Amino acid sequence: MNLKQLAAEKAVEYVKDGMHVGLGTGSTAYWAILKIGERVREGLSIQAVATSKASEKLAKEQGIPLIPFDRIQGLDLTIDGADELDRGLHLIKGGGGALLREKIVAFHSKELIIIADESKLVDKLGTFPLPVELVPFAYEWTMASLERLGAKPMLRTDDESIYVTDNGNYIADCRFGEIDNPNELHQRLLHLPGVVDNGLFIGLATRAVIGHSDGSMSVV
Ligand code: ABF
Repeated sequence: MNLKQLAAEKAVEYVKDGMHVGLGTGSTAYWAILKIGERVREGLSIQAVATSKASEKLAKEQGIPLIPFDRIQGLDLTIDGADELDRGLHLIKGGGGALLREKIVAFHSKELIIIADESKLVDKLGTFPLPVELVPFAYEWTMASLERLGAKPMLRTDDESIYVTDNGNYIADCRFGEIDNPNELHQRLLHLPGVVDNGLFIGLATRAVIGHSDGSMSVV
């Protein structure tokens, strides 16, 4: 079993009957959605929301019941991946492009369990470039503001075209070097006009399940 699958299947043990569950995005969350689908087919009764069009499609294929946002106040549990996490459960997310939806869903979840293989666990965030979601209007100026904050921003592309998120926005992948104070950087980014949100998740994750190469798992 691969490490992502190991962590994902462990996290799915926290899903209980009657819960409202957030479904993450990415190749680790993929395994969680598959496992939840299996449990639903065995009789688990849950209702879910998805953090991306891709995860919504997969959930439907798996027979997981989806519930509209206006029918519930929030979620009991969300299971999602990350690009980097530290032992204080600060995260970088958004490599898969779904950071805004993931953050909205995480914010409204009582629990956010992060699933990852051990390569994602770092002492300090910042090796993975921080995804920042931008409105397309005057994005060149917003990129220049990011540079003034100390980043080396790269506009994300998909083949030859600018990558567009599920929300119709662009993403700048920003190298800041080691991030000493994730909370401060998060706040400074949120104050830039044109920035919709960024991939730093602070105070949102409640637990992380990490799969290790020796086949063991740890919970942070
Ligand atoms: C989502 O998928 C994202 O926030 C993160 O960018 C990515 C992690 O991808 P993977 O699980 O494929 O490594 O969780």
